[in-house]
Amino acid sequence: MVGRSSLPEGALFLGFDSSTQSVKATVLNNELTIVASETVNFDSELPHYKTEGGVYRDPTDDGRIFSPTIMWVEALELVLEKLKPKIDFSKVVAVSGSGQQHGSVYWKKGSEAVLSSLDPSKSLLSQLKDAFSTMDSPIWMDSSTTKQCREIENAVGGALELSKLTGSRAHERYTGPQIRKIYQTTPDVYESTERISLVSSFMASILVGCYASIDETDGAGMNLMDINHRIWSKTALEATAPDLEQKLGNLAPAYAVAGRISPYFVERLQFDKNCLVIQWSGDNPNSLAGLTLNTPGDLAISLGTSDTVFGITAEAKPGLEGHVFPNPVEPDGYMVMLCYKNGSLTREDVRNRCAEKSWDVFNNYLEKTAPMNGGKLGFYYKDHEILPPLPAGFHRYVVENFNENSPDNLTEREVQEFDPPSEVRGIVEGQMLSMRGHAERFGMPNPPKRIIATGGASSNESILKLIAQVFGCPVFTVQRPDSASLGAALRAAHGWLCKEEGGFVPISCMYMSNLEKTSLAAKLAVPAPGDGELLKKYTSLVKKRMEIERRLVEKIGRA
Ligand code: XUL
Repeated sequence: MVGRSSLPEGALFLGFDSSTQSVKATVLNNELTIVASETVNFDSELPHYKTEGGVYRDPTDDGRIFSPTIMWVEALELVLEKLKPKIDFSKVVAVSGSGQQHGSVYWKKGSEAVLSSLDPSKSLLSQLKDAFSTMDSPIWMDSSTTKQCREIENAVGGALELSKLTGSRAHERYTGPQIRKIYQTTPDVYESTERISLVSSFMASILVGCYASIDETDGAGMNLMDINHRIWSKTALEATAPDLEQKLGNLAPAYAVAGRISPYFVERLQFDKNCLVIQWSGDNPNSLAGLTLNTPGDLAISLGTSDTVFGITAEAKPGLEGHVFPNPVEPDGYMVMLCYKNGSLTREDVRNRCAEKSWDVFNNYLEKTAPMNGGKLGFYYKDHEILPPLPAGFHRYVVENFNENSPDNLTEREVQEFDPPSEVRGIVEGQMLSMRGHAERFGMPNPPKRIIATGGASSNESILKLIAQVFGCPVFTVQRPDSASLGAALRAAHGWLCKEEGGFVPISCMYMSNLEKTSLAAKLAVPAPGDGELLKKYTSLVKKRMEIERRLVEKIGRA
């Protein structure tokens, strides 16, 4: 067993999360305790971009959702300014970060030269505003590339083949289909692009002052990387766009050093010139690291702008369902994940329509309605959903015959609306039933040994109780719901340690035997419910829900 490795006394580790609605920063000390954090919200603190929820929706192109690339640059500058009075940047020995997965940035020819000669007396915003071949970054919420997805799948021999090759079948939000759409619809933009970054490698590039590699974990969210060999797949590249490999640059493991922090930040904010920038990665992979997920029976549920369910596995066995990414803190391991687009914004929509715009009223409704919701099953898609691939719209059913012996005898009838308390339970219960159904189908542990909940809504005890009921297992939470920036700070420390030790060391070396004393510790929020009968009923309801969902997809789903 590897002994516990200590981090240098007084050292700080800085982690960012460049997400859909904000940029967050979390600072850990050498004992892995949070010493500072900051957030910049795009809509409220950078109102001149006029984003809603951090994004723009294109009224002329159904499902096209994007963000202004330069807003992320301004937010990075602002979050650093806000952090300045709170910490001494010269003590930061390593920085890393999370990016919303799949989003992409298009650097114009000649921009690396701009990046490497930034003038510390001027803002990043003023110097990088002309560095892009398009000002719009397609993001993970986009669903406008169904055509490109099918083209790529067909070119490599089908959806399953692409999944076996890259870890996922083609998904509209994945970067490969996004790049293909840009190549097809705006060839001049594609032609004038020198480098394509993910949000993660984009932010890392700014910090190191040259193009940073894409890390292998986030790289798996592109439909372009060979998941088994962790190199660009020639077959997938050819199916996507010409001359793509040179625009992507190299891949690197998540624990690798991207470079030293650029002189710009040394002069402007007094960072130490030896401060390391560790490869940034995706927000979900970094959450996995921040939640210290290391047992195959554990499942994490992140309830944020997107809802995700993830766990770890030793082998990559991709199929048509879900996604497989390399584990960012285990060089031979993998993480498996499901992703839903209708997360917090859709819960908020129901709260606003049915619960007087108040979380207290919403929670009160959750508490006063019975488990199973009297058979009321809801499907709520405010935006085109990812899982299942259904268009925006709401579908409500009442399932009957619960007292029959066989779950196969359940029948349902469609209804137009539910009363407000049932609508509230309907959305949360529906989301959890879907997560359980798809997680089981994807081969994730059933029932899980435990669930660790994170993301904004994980501070809602009524929601946590419902998760425990539907999954039939205990639910744990972490001290802070922003596990993506915490995980990034932890990975900064891990990358620093790997560099120091001259090669990969297990991440648990840093918190072995004293996890409870760090800011990473998870605590029991809801014990496993003892009611076996209820779990059986939920098992029948999950089956019914999956059957209704399949029919909806056949009828109105994206092909
Ligand atoms: C994951 C996904 C989302 C984004 C949110 O595949 O698309 O969870 O990472 O930032």
